[in-house]
Amino acid sequence: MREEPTGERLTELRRTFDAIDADGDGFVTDEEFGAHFPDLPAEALGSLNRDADADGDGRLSFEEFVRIVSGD
Ligand SMILES: [Ca+2]
Ligand SMILES: [Ca+2]
Repeated sequence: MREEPTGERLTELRRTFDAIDADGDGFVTDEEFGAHFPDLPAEALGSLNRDADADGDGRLSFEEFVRIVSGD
């Protein structure tokens, strides 16, 4: 069984997510990711999104973000 991040860790992730989510709509797009990590190559962004975007809507929700940074 995998443990969900809780408490301080989750608060920290929330803060990071909000920082990346420039327009504050609760979802992180490729563009927002690219703007936050300008050194990340477009290919890395693409594969990141394919791997992380569990529901396939083309953007990352906080839950999806938590999943990738938790290394699942
Ligand atoms: Ca956004
Ligand atoms: Ca998604």
